[in-house]
Amino acid sequence: MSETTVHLGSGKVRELYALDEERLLLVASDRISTFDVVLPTPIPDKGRVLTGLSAFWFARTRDIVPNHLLALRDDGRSVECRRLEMLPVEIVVRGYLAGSGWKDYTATGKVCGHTLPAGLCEADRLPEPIVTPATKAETGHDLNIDEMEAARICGHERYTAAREAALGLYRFGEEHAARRGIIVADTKFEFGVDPDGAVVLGDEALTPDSSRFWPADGYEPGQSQPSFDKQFARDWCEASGWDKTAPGPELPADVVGGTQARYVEAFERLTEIPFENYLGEPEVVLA
Ligand code: Q0Z
Repeated sequence: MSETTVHLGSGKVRELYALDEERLLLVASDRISTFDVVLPTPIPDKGRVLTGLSAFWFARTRDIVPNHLLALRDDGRSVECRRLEMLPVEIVVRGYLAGSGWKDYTATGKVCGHTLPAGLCEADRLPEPIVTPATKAETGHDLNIDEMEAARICGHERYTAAREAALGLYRFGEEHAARRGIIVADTKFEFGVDPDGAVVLGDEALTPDSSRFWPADGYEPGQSQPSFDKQFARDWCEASGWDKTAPGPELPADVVGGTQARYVEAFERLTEIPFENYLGEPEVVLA
């Protein structure tokens, strides 16, 4: 990286740099978070899996919505992207009832202003995917808001364009993944606006960190579903007696290896590209 590459910020598991006035560099680390805490033990290749998967989706969804991807770097974990004016809300699409959606439904029968049928169980598939925006809280958890509020915050025209793009992206990704044995229960998108005023998909998309991936094999509504990628790490953390406050525990080698294998499995199932090929030439995901 050149001396003039400015570090703009750190996410829990990613770093953001400025390349110039128009371009940013997004770098995915091998850090893993569970129960909202970043663990001290990296998962080898996790950052490459996420970057490769996200680039795979970006290349295949350009006809749904334009995206910020300019180039995938040879390290497999970095993408150069167009600098956008980001919308101040995250757009979550939910096809299944999990997480805060399930919580809100049990309390009120509604999720972000969407009244859902009575009698749904945890992890049930919804009759139709719903869009549940959230404001990006600087610290702590995102705050769910209804679509009226999101439209006021973003501007009605921008919000409508982003929510239609998000639904199209979710439907595409969910169907593609389901055919390969992975349920995309929900997923979060971040959009921005380019200098022409067009709504553009930014950040990462349809990765296990921005989505809930469940194994289709063994799917059983009425209980919480195991995470496709993080379940080994979560189970080990639960059994360890850790109180879920920082710092998290070091993961033993077998849990690291099992978790790494699940990330690679998700990559290979979804892309149908051997992960080894990606390591040799990341651009294989763009073909
Ligand atoms: C993404 C984030 C990370 C910390 C800003 N294309 C874009 N244009 C303008 N801004 C962003 C993007 Cl992707 C942007 N984030 C999220 C990523 C570390 C925060 F790696 N923040």
